Parts: sequence; structure tokens; C-alpha cells
Amino acid sequence: MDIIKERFKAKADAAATEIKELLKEHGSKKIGEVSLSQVYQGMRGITGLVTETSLLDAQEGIRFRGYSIPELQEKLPKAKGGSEPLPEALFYLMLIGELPTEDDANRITSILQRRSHVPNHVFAAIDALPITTHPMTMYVVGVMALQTESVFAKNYADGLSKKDYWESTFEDALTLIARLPRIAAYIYRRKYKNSEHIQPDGLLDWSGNLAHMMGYDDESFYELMRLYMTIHADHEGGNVSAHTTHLVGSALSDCYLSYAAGMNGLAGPLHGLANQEVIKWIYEMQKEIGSEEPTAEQISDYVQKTLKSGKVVPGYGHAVLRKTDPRFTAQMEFGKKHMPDDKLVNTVWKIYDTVPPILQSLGKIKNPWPNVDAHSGALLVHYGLVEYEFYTVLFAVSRALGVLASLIWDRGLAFPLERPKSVTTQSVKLWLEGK
Ligand code: AMX
Repeated sequence: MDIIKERFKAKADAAATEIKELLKEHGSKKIGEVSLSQVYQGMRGITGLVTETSLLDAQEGIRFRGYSIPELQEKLPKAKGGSEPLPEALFYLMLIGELPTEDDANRITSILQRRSHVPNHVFAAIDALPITTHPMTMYVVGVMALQTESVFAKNYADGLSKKDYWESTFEDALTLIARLPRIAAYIYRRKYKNSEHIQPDGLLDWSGNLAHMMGYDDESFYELMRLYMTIHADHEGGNVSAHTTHLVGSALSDCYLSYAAGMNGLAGPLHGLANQEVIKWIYEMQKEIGSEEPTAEQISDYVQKTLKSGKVVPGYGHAVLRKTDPRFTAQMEFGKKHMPDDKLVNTVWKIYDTVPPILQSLGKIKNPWPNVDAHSGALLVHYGLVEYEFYTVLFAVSRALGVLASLIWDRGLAFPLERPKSVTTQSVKLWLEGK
């Protein structure tokens, strides 16, 4: 057995024993109360899930296995000559719960390189879709076509013992992660570059190879991809993509089925699609104003107009966070380092100065601060990646690391089918009447 798989198994067994003891002693303790409004309003603030890979603090932002984004940037192994973390290293951290050595990270990189071959029928399935299809739809179709390769599904059909579920899930997760950059890059080149595809470079790391296959062979773009893939990987368990992957996975759907389901959720404009919406919104504002460099006053007027027409300001607000998203800050630091004079990036920063007080003044928005999506597109545009409909695919490739590490843990801990209780308003009324 591979050493990483052995390490995971040892960690998962120890955690399962610990949880069993914990529940034996404290299982009946109350972790919270649920109000009727929470039931009607998106279950905000209800604790109802266990996700081991990361934890979100409303004030401080995300921590992956206890490490903040600046700490990851300092402590995780880097590519040769690079200064941003390798997302493969973050995957190891989420999976094993300990910082990887350089050897550990390289081991993941080389597993992913070895498994990256995508069977032809996946490309045929993508090619069968009209060229006008949204890239996220093509992506999910590609992932679904790849489901033919699921070891879990095959083993389950052959009669798999419960105690072995984790192992074929582990294998499926790594194989799927290995193949996603090729699928994403294929879609990009098909839709925007006349189907002139670029073969993988077997020597590059996971993110470097994605950049290369998309046609962006620039060391600082590689660095951006490594940072991008790291910061978008996980955001605890309750967000739509993570929760969906986990929920669908709880039916023992394999990694392919579960991840594809989660990515359909990521494709919604209130979740991952917000990154394309931000750039679209800025372009529309620039067009209306007739300038690439809107003033604070012009931005303010445009925000008011957006709000008056009943739309949201994309990239602002969050269901849990109550401060500027550290993922926004990490991208801002990258911008200051690599492109301090870029006009669009500067506009993003000016929007950051202008928007929060306006949203705050409305009184109803719980978080007026920017989230991860407010910044990501402008960095991509700087390198010439202007096709904003594609941005959520990059988010999806990254998100695979977190949701699939979590799915392996779900199997390692033998989590059961997820099935919360729902009510009807009629039943609520009867309950209120004491019936
Ligand atoms: N612009 C305008 N109105 C906003 C807003 C924004 N950016 N953020 C929240 N609001 C509104 C809500 O629509 C809601 O209005 P309503 O009472 O009339 O229905 C009210 O403020 C209260 O909402 P909330 O409790 O502050 O937010 P929420 O938890 O319900 O929703 C989110 C969170 C992210 C969906 C919301 O802030 C939003 O729509 N933001 C813009 C889209 C976006 O950037 N999404 C990406 C989030 C990060 C991610 O998942 N990638």
C-alpha cells in the first residue's frame, strides 16, 4: 500500500476511535438550538455537519487544519523557484492533518502526474455539446463521462465490504483530481482557442501543468495558479459545493457522481459563478461610464444603480464571513507584487474602498466586505485570460482538493447517509397551535 494511504488509514482509525469515545461520553450534549427562522432562512448558523479539512471563523476567515492562508504560504512546500504553496501539499495537509515534507508533496505530485491520462470518450462527450455551452456545463459533463473509471462503483457492484469503502474512494479521488486539469484545459482550448489543444508536460506540477495546457506558459502565471488552487480549495463543510458533494456522497455515490453534483452547485451565481459575474459587472460599468478607470463617485453611482434594479453586487457579502475574506487579501498581495499598475486590478481595489460603506448603509446586509470572487478575475485578465465564463471552472478544479479529501474522510469515518428532517408550513402551524 502506498505510504500516504497507510498514513491516512492510521489517522482515520485513530480518529474513529476518538469520535466513538467522545460520543459515548458526550453524545447527548446540545451543540445548539434551532429557531423557526433558521429553518426558513437557509439554515444559517445551524451546526449540523462534520468536515475535518478546514474551519471557517466569521472574523478571521478560513483555516486549513488550523493553518491560515498566510501560514500556508509560509509553511507549505513550493515548486522549484516558486514562492506560492503547492496545492498538492495542501491536499496532503487536508488529508493527513499534518504539514507535508517536500518529499510528501512531491509524492502527491508524482501520483497525479502518473494518473493524468484522460480516456478519449470524455473528450467525445464534451465535443458532443454545442460550442455555446457554458464551460461549467461542459466540465460537469466531462466529469460525469469519467465516472466509467470509478473503482469504487466497480468494487461495490462486485460486492465490497463496508470496511473497505475508504480505499477505493481514496483511489478514485486521486485519479479524478489528477485528470481535472486536462479536462478543464481541453474545454478552454475547445471553446476559446479553436480546439488547438496542448499536450500535458509530464514534468510540471499539477497547477503548472493546468496553466501550460491552457496555453499560459509564464512563471508568474504558474505562481498565480498555485495560489489560486490553494486558496479556493476548501471553505469548511456548509457551503453549497462542499455540502452537496458530502450529501450526495453519503448515498455512497462515488467520487465522480458526488463531485459533479457539488460542481453543479458551484456553478450558481450566488456561489462560484460570482467570479465571472464580478468581471462582467465591472466591464458593464466601464462601458456605461465610458472609461477603464472609474472614479470612486462613478463606482458609487453604479453600485446604487445595481441595487436599485434589484441585483446583488457580485463579490461582496458572505453567509458566514463578517470581515474582508483573507482569500481576497492574499490575491491583493499577489497583485501588489506582480502587477501594481494594472488598471483593472486597481479598479478592483477602488471598488474595495467604495462598496463596503454603501452596503453597510443599507442596514440589511450582514457582511459588506469582499469575498474571494471580488478579486480573482482581475488577476486572470492581467495575463490575457479574459474569457470570464471560464473562471468558475478554475474554481472547480481547485475545489476538488477540499471536497474529495473530505469525501475520503467521510468514508474513513464511516459517516452514514445524511437525511435531515423537513417540515411543511401546515405542520409548523399545527406545531405552533400545540397540536
Ligand atoms: N449585494 C446586494 N445585496 C446583498 C449582497 C450584495 N453583495 N449581499 C447580501 N445582500 C442582501 C441579500 O440579498 C439579502 O436581501 P433580502 O433580505 O432582500 O433577500 C440581505 O442582503 C441579507 O443577506 P445576508 O444575510 O447578508 O446574506 P446571505 O447569507 O443571505 O447571502 C451571499 C450570502 C454570498 C449569497 C450574498 O452576500 C450575495 O448574494 N453576494 C453576492 C454574490 C456573491 O458574491 N457570491 C459569492 C460568495 C462566495 C462564494 O461562495 N464563492
